[in-house]
Amino acid sequence: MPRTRTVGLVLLALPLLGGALEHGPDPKWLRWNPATRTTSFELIAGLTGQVKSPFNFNGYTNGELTLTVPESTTVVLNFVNEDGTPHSAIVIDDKDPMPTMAEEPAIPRAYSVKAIEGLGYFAKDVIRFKAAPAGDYRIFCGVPGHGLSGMWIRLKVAPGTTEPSMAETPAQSP
Ligand SMILES: [Cu+2]
Repeated sequence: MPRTRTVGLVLLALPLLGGALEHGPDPKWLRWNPATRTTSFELIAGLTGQVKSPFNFNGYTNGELTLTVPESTTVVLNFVNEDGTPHSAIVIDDKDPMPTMAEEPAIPRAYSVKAIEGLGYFAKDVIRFKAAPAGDYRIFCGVPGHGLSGMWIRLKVAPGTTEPSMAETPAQSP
């Protein structure tokens, strides 16, 4: 059935063109503990596989993924670098122009160790901070040039929400 086979190939190619992971964000990345009001998120730098660039977080670049957490709760980012190039993570304000490299975090303690030089292959760090104040932020790789080349996703600290969520960021209208 050559016709069916052609359709299958086209469908496989679409996620790469559309800028999103084929199956969307993995639900296993996000956990919520209502007793301690703590969000745990597996923050994977340089996810390999069907991605556009190794300079990604969880396969996403340029703000394509949005992590939303309730205001004044605890956030734990379990950072791991799965890429051969050193990477890091730091929470910065959601505004342009972005810095070239890690500077002061927008939220106290919301950054990994080695924020500028980056953590090596399969190195891990646990980033723990309080989600405040409410607002729009970016989780940005602080290694010089990486953020500007697209290595950032969105973090929203939302008042009035009771649980965290993650979703692909809706496409901006042109
Ligand atoms: Cu990086």
